[in-house]
Amino acid sequence: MKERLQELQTEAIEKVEKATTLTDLQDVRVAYLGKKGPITEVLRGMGKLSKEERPVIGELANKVREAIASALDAKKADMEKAELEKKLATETIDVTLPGRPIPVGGPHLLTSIVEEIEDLFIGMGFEIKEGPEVETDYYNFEALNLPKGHPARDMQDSFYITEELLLRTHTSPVQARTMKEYGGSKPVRMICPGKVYRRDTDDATHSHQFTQVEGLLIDKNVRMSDLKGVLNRFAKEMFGEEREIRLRPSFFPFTEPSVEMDISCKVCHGEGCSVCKRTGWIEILGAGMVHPNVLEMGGYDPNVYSGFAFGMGPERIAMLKYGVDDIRHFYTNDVRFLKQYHKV
Ligand code: FA5
Repeated sequence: MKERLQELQTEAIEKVEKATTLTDLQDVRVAYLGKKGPITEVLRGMGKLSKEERPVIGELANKVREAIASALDAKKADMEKAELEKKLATETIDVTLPGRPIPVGGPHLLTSIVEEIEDLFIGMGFEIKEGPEVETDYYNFEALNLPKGHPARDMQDSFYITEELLLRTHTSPVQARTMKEYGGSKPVRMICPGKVYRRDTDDATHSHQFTQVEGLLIDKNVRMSDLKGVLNRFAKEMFGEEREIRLRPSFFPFTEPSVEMDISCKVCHGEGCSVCKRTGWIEILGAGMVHPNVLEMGGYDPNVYSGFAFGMGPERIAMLKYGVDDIRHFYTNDVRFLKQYHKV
C-alpha cells in the first residue's frame, strides 16, 4: 500500500507539472484528491490492515494528499501570476495621454459684473440689501415723491399686475424700504442689486427686463461732493483710470439736484457708433441728493439728515467694460458668447 501511495504522489505531481491551463489543474485535483479518487480509495481499504500498519499508512496517505495539494496550489499561483503579467503587458495604460476634458460652466457675465460691483461697494463700507420684484405702487412710486398722476411716472413705462401691484421699474423702492427699516435714526449705507422691468422696446441698449444696482447713503452732513467722490472711485475701479466720465444735470423726482453719469464708449473710442447712438458716450447711472420729501416719508428729518442715491445698469456697465455691442446678447444665452467671459 505504501508503494501505491508513493506512486500516486509521483504520478500526480508529474501531471501537475505538465498542466498548462487552470482546467488541467482542476482535473488533476478532482482525479487525485476527489471523493472518488485513488487516495480516498486507499483510505477506505485501511480496515483490512493490521493495527500496527493502520497509523503508518494513515499518516503517509495524509502526507501524500498534502504534497499533491501544495503542488497544485503552487502551480495555480504560478499560472495566475503569469496570466496577470501577460494581461499587464498587453493592457498598459499610457498615463501621458491627454484626458477627455469635462466641460465646465461658469457664472453669467451679468452675475460676475454684479458681484464685482458688490465687492467694490463693500470695500467702501456699503451693505447689500434686497427687495421684492413684485412691488407696491406705494414703494415703487409714491414713497419716492411720485404721487399718482405725476407726469414723471411716464419716464418708466410699467407692467401693472393690479391697480396697486406692479413689476418694479427700478431698484429705488428698496431705498424707501431701507429707510423704513432703519427707523429714521440710523445712518444708511447700502446697495441693492436686482432685476427690474419696463415696457421699453428692446434695442441695442434697452431691454424690457434688465438689472439695476441701487445705492443709498444717508447721514449727517452728506454733500454732493461725497456723491461725486464715490461715483468717481467706482468708475475708475470698474473701467480703469483712462476712461472718461461725465456728469450731466438731469431730473428724478426723488433726488434734487439730479445727475446722470456717462462713460466714454469703448466700442468706438468716442467716435460714435450704434452702441453709443453716435454720441461717443453711454449713460450708466442716474443719481442725486435724496429729495427732502423722500427723506421725510422714510422717517428721516431733512433738517438733520441728508443723503445721496444712485441707480446703475450693470448690462450697460458690462457692455462698456467688455465692448459688447448689443444688450440682447445677455438674454439670448448663446453659449459661444457667454463662454468668452468665464473666468476659470
Ligand atoms: C432710474 O431708474 C432711477 N431709479 C435711478 C436713480 C436712482 C436716480 C437713485 C437717482 C437716484 P433710469 O431710468 O435712468 O433711472 O435708469 C438707471 C439706469 O438703468 C440707466 O442709467 C441705465 O444704465 C439703466 N437702464 C434704464 N433703462 C434701461 C433699459 N431699458 N435697458 C437696460 N438698462 C436700462
